[in-house]
Amino acid sequence: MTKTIVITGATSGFGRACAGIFAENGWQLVLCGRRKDRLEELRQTLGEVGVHVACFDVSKRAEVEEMVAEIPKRFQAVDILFNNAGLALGLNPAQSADLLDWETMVDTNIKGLFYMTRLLLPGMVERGRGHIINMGSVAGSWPYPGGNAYGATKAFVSQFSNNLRCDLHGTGVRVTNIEPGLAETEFSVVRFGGDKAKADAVYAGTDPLTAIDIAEIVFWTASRPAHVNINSLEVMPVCQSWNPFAIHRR
Ligand code: NDP
Ligand code: 8X3
Repeated sequence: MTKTIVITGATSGFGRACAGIFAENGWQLVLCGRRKDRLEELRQTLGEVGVHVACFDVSKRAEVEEMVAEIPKRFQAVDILFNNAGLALGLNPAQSADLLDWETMVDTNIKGLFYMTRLLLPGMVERGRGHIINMGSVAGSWPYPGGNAYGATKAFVSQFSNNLRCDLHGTGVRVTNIEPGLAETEFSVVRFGGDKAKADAVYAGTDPLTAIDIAEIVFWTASRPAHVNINSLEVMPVCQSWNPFAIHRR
């Protein structure tokens, strides 16, 4: 039977790369994002038959409800929900960060993930199978200057994933939190408000993770036998590790 994956944030980066890998492996796709032109292009590239595109904002509960209600019948038995849509905005210290940016990150990375999960989970439980794959981040475990609200939203994703596993005990539904480090996508362009030069500087002289690296990990996670649950998977490029504690001296 053809399997179905719902991918939020399919218009770019990890989500887009995942769409490609799952399509190559014969999956049906429900591809979500706000940029309609990119969704249409994906539909054409990946094949009209096995692709349903849904243009909406995950942070708007009514839009998510409408999208779920309108999934065509043949795509309704969702096997995987890949909660990938998300963003970081700004890198200012907390004392000068933009509150609107914080609100947008909470609305997208936390509330968007809530809505998608709560609406698609009952069907998975009913069918006795399914997989919620959440997109966390190393920023959810490891603090860094300017990571403030973004890292906190990803810490939420980590603990929500663990708690989901508890609630889903005995249902056959799997939950995984993928936690990447430095990866070159549109992430930094978005974080720096479209400043491409500033975004490029983040990756200059490094060998960052690529969207394909992450998509392969997501596909591998999803392809484990049904009795295997990858709880969390943290991955960094070799060029990234940790700093010592910062000590302020008088
Ligand atoms: P991109 O900016 O390339 O992709 C982000 C995707 O999220 C886009 O498809 C965008 O689609 C979608 N999105 C953002 N806001 C909304 C919204 N309100 N409603 C619907 N879709 C939305 O970044 P990445 O691929 O890197 O990011 C994907 C996920 O991975 C994010 O959750 C990010 O936090 C996480 N991550 C990224 C890392 C990195 O270094 N790149 C490392 C660790 C985690 P559209 O604009 O069309 O709506
Ligand atoms: C993205 C990775 O280190 O820029 O989640 O926060 S990082």
